[in-house]
Amino acid sequence: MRVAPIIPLPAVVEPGPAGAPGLARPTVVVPGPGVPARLAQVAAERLGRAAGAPVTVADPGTHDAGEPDPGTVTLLLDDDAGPAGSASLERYSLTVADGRAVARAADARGLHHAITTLCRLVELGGEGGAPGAGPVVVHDAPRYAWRGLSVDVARNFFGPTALERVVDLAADLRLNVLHLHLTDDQGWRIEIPSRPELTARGSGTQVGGGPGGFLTVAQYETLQDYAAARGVVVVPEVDLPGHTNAATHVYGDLRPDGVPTDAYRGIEVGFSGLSIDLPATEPFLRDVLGDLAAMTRGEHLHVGGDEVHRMAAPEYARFVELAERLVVEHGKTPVAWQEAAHAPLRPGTLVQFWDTNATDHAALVAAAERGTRFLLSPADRAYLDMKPVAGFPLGQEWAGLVELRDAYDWDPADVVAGLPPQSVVGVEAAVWTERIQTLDELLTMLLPRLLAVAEVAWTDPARRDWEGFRARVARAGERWRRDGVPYYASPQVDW
Ligand code: TNX
Repeated sequence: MRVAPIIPLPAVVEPGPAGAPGLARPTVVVPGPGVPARLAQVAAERLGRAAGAPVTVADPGTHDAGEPDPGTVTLLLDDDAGPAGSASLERYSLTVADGRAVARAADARGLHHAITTLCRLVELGGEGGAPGAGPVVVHDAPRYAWRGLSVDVARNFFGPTALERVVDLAADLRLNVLHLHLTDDQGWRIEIPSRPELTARGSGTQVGGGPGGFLTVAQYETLQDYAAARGVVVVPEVDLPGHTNAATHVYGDLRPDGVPTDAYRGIEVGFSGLSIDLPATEPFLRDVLGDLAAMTRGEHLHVGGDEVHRMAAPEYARFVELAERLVVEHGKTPVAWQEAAHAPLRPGTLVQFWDTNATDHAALVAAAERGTRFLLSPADRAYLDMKPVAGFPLGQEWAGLVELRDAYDWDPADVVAGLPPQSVVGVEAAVWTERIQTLDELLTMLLPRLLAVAEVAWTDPARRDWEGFRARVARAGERWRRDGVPYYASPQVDW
């Protein structure tokens, strides 16, 4: 049997009725009642790209005008969609039979996923290379509700065009969060309307020596729209109180001596910081977090909190409390890196685990007992800026080498011993860009390893298997070669 190159592997894939035809080449998307026009439009664009021929959108209402033509892709909102008993908000079903495809989902989220799955089937083609897709029935829902990719646009800047490519990639893997690390020592990458100096004077540097850059409010909004139309939410991160040299370079009053720090192009961490008792600090945080909350559509706002090496624990705890409070006052839910679990967090704050070199997990387990929920980004599995092999020209290796199989063969439930399974809300891959400068380099670090993390985040571990996965990765490689997409040709795959 041919391998359907679907990554992540869906929960239930059944062969279509024997002898029945599959989908002819998709020609028209028919949105059912309540399906947003933009969703249907983007579905048609994506299916058209997969089929190599244009797909149009039918007028609303066409769907009940008799038997649909072959090549029709119908999108329906239907609470009964998904695997039996699934309550996931992202559940969907997809039936390919009798010349057409029907996608059903509880809401828009599942429809995005159904379209993604159908794109893969259409790329594979029908029996004997015919255009279209073979007959099949899929019922699917994710294991974890938060499936993310974090991209560091601060060390080296990546602008709207690159980030749209990253969103496409995320959507193709049924990931639903793009986390942007927007500020760090090397640059401030997001316009803050009440503090225009931050980008005017804090964004012109980056590690690679290039010109830096930042997202304007308008670009950030456009990116969120683009992502939303593909089922992806943007989660912005302003890293506090460490990783703040770009801010202290702009504002000397954020430093005890009142002197602005020098711009920074190196790759050390842990040297910079704010001071909670300076009069300028709280107004700065209010302006930044308030503006960012106002321009962010999603529920979450990440306040960093990592690698604060020059601040005593009590001041750090007060900092975390203030950042959380400001985020909550602006109607958002805070997210913070794992170090914040050492502070007395609000129960609603999400904690993101990353540091696999820190082996004392008592604070994390204690926080979970108080109701804290976790996002898992174990660096030795999910940090895709780690080199896959020694001597690789890109990336770092402080957490070890992360080959494709390392990114695949792990269970989020085992990452932090003692964490109750229900406290884990999701999995996020991360790519830090100290040693990554171009979109091609970024893609080389993401592909194929992001496929592995995406499958870990989506698919039940009982259904995952390395041999099947690597065969599907090889199919994806055919597409990347055809489309000129750069990737790391891991020796673990028979390309
Ligand atoms: C650790 S992950 C960091 C980043 C670095 C990354 C490099 C985290 C919360 N902090 O500042 O860029 O390692 O891999």
